Amino acid sequence: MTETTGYSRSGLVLVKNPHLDLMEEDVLYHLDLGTKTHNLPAMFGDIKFVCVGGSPNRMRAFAQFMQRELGLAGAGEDVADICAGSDRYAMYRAGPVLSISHGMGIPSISIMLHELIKLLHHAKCRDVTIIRMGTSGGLGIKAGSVVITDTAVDSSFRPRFEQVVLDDVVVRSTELDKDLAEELLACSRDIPDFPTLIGHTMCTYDFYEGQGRLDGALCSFSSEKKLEYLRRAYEAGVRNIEMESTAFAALCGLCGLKAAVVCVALLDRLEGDQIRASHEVLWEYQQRPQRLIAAFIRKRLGLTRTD
Ligand code: R2B
Ligand code: URA
Repeated sequence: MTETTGYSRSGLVLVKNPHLDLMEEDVLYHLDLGTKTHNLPAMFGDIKFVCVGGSPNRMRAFAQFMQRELGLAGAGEDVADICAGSDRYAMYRAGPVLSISHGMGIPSISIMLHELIKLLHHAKCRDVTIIRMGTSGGLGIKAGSVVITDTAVDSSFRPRFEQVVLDDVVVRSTELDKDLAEELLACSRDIPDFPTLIGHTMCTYDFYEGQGRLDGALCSFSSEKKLEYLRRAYEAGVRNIEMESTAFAALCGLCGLKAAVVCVALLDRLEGDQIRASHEVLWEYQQRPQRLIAAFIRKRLGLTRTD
């Protein structure tokens, strides 16, 4: 089976599942939303930006930050969790921006994305840009640097995502939107407080052995072997390591969504494995992708600093 990526001329999300049209109702179980129980076009039809990230608290803080950045009524007040009936994911909105948590790892983000993409389809959203914001381990870059992903790669540095479908392995492309990455990089030039760069992001199935760490409960390789692997990753163009980007790029690409990944590096993995920065420092690092994405959304909406 060949699977094609590409954007639809109408700007609508492309779900590629003939069974969906035959269903009387679509229950988005993990989001606690559904086509019969909710008026999805009324609730979400005007969404233009979807921002996803691992932690529910971070995504609530991002929605509150966007309320202030967009000068929306109610800024400074609490925001309601649209998925409050499910404790799997949290979802908030700030004007045309939807902010959703995806948990850690490929299985968790995949489930959320299937339901989110169907939600955007049922709601008839048009011209949606989706951005994953997150944390990562840097490779040969200073802690606190922000990496905008050009291509997500697997543990062998290949731009591909393998999805098991029945008893087959389907290989999917992990290219991201190059123009969107450049647009985000251009926005970073107005935020001189931290370095931002474009590079490959390696996506793994595990934080410890899968990312070549020596400090897990299990480790069967030497420090030399670890460094040799991480240096090869650097030579292949990898600048950071995280746990969702290949699945995110593959699913969004196939469904016609313009997608980007923006992650801050919490440490340089060539220098160590443990994350030792203080809570204050880590909190400030996590603001960095948010600040960049807020600047991008403001620019897209034609807002200037005095708005
Ligand atoms: C980055 O941070 C998490 C692991 O600590 C994981 O979700 C990721 O991609
Ligand atoms: N997230 C990861 O997946 N790896 C790191 O090293 C840091 C954050």
